[in-house]
Amino acid sequence: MSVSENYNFKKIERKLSKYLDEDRYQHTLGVMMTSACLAMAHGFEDIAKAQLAGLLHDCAKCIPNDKKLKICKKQNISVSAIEEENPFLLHAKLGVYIAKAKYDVADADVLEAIRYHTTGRAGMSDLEKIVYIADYIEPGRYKAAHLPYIRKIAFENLDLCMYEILKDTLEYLEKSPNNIDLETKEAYLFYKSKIETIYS
Ligand code: DGI
Ligand code: FE
Ligand code: FE
Repeated sequence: MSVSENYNFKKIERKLSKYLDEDRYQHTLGVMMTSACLAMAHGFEDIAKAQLAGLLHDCAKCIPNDKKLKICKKQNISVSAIEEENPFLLHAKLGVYIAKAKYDVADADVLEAIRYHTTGRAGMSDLEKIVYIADYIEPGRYKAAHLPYIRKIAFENLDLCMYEILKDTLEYLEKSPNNIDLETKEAYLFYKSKIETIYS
């Protein structure tokens, strides 16, 4: 059975709109739509999984930082030193918990896409890549460098697109190198080597 038969998108949207501020909710709708478009472009059979992961990827974003840390402690969710310093990073791990507990999501692929949408990781699934990329390129985004180029390649080559986004993200984060998560670094090195192997 496909995800679309199991989930009531309108009901999830209504609930999410109560837990997210207006800008975050509009961003979330942009990520849902962009994830669906990317899933179509890359030949997915089940685009509903991409829609659902896009819709819920930031479901924990608007929890205040002190509460984020409290919930992690209570739910035995591990918090690294970097996450302790930058609690906003926890909205990805917490998003998994909230998606399961509050939105009844059980699909492991969807939960994994939520989990890795901020840092990425080495060896991501195509669904994980799609949500990570959609988060960066949805129509409401305008601040990142090279957006027209990155938006174009998103529909052509997911690995190249991951490499370009991670490269720009690390460049942006370089001002505070102690705050860079190991997962982000590993993701960058993984997609860099993948792209170099293909194009060498
Ligand atoms: O939640 P959103 O704002 O929609 O997007 P997101 O969850 O992808 O978070 C984006 C921010 O996360 C962006 O400013 C770059 C930052 N980021 C990504 N990897 C790392 C990171 N920040 C730190 N401190 N460390 C990382 O490894
Ligand atoms: Fe996020
Ligand atoms: Fe987001």
